[in-house]
Amino acid sequence: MRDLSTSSAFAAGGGRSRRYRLHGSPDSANLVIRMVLEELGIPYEDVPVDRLAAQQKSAAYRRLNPQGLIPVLEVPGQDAPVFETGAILLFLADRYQALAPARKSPAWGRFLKWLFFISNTLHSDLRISFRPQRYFPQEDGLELFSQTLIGRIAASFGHLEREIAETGGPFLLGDEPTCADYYLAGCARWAQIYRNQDRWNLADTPKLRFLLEQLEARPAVRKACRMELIDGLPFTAPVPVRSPGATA
Ligand SMILES: N[C@@H](CCC(=O)N[C@@H](CS)C(=O)NCC(=O)O)C(=O)O
Repeated sequence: MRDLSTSSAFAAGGGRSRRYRLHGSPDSANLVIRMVLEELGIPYEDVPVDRLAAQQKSAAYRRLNPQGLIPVLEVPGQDAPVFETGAILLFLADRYQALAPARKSPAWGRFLKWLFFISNTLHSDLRISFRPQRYFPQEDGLELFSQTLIGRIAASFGHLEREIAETGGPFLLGDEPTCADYYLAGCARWAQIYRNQDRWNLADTPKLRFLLEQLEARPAVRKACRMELIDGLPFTAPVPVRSPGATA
């Protein structure tokens, strides 16, 4: 296989790193991965990506993720970097047998479906809603497109609220948090900060609010948020990070 090593800082691990290397920018989707790495106590190196300089679109970064998107996790023992937040979470949960139900447990399917839902519906809709003009490049109809997405996002939080009611909470699958909860928390944070336009209010989803309160009290989450330059309560009273270039 081709050697991915180059002189770039991004590729210092060469795509075949001996250490975990997390590529990210404050309060971007790397927040979710960082919370899980901290929760699992996995040592890793930070590789800052300067979004103001659009470093994620550089040729060196695109060798790690051809989409030019954050995050990427370089993983010891793998022959390629891992991208896609949901894939990284599933990879870590599987490798460490943590933050997920056991594969043979009756909750495995429930876990998978919500992890995929958060990844391919909630996070995806959020991402489009932050910059709708990238996906709908004309003025006429853009506002309707944007409002439709925001309505879909509100509906997604409603589905998740009903699931927490069904499992009994406090987490999505019940008593114990899974990596899907951390992903959900990141999405809930961004949805409140960016272009939500009051279509979804945390007060409308009290079980989800309780879930977020549990997570933001965890030492690993607090540490991860500090590292992401996030002040205050990250999920129940979120404020944008002061560092420019964050998110979407
Ligand atoms: N589907 C991707 C989405 C990642 C994503 O949207 N990353 C944003 C930051 S939160 C990004 O890289 N934005 C910069 C850009 O679009 O150029 C994933 O789950 O990892």
